[in-house]
Amino acid sequence: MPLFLFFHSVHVFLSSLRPLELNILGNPRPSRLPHGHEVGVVGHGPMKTSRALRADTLTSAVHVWKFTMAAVKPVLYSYYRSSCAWRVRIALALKGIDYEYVPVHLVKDGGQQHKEDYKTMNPMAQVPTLLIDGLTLTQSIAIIEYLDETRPSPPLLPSDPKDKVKVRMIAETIASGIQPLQNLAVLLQLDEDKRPAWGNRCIDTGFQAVEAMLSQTAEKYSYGNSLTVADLCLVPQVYNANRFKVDMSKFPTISRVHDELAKLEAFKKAHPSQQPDCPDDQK
Ligand SMILES: N[C@@H](CCC(=O)N[C@@H](CS)C(=O)NCC(=O)O)C(=O)O
Repeated sequence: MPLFLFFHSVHVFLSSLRPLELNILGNPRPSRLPHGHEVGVVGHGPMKTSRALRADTLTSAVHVWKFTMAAVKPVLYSYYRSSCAWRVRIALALKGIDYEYVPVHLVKDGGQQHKEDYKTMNPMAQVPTLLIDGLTLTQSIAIIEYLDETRPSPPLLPSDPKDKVKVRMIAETIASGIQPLQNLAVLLQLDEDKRPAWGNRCIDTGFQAVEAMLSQTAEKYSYGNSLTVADLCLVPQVYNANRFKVDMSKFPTISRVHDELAKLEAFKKAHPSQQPDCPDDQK
């Protein structure tokens, strides 16, 4: 049998199995992926979901490989400038976890996060959602802690409970005390002209607390000289601060740590400008 015919047969066989495999893994079947979403296979450039399920005989070998990997590869539902999805992207990059990127446009069509299909995975209608190890995970901090427990290198939380609680205090100040107040769903409750000042005030107030905390704990990074979940929260929040024109000169420790973190490869890879759904004018 010619080689391409062999690969094609294997591909057809695997394609027919794929819904079953995904189901066994507890992931949604392809038909339940939000329709028409772009699937950016990290490192392979963007491609259409529907196109991903087709193959021509000449490229069967590549497709067999991609389909096989897709069945086991984690899938991240993300939006390029979502600070919460960005935290998870940094964790995935630091831990060297390869994944498929599925953009969920938070604004287009009234917000794709509100589609019923998507809400079966994430009932809060938010990003991120991570499909991994047969689980459908939501809530960025819970996801990061799961990744840290199942893939401990490099650790993102210190082992000593007295250090760990301090790191969580910083992370929670951002994840629970700042970001939810300036989240899209909250901003949409305000008249459009009031939104910039509101976002600015929420972040400014929260950053006063974070600055006070970091002035006690930061060395190279937010907590000493090791990367922690606090750093994963800090960098995306500074991006939001800049969007809302917060005067960052008031926060020298945050700014110094941010600039240090921004030099790291994993943080660069996770940056909004590097995501497949980033508009060209923001790259
Ligand atoms: N606590 C959640 C918050 C997630 C969240 O607020 N995501 C934002 C983007 S950063 C979102 O999806 N917003 C959509 C909306 O407000 O409609 C987490 O950490 O994952």
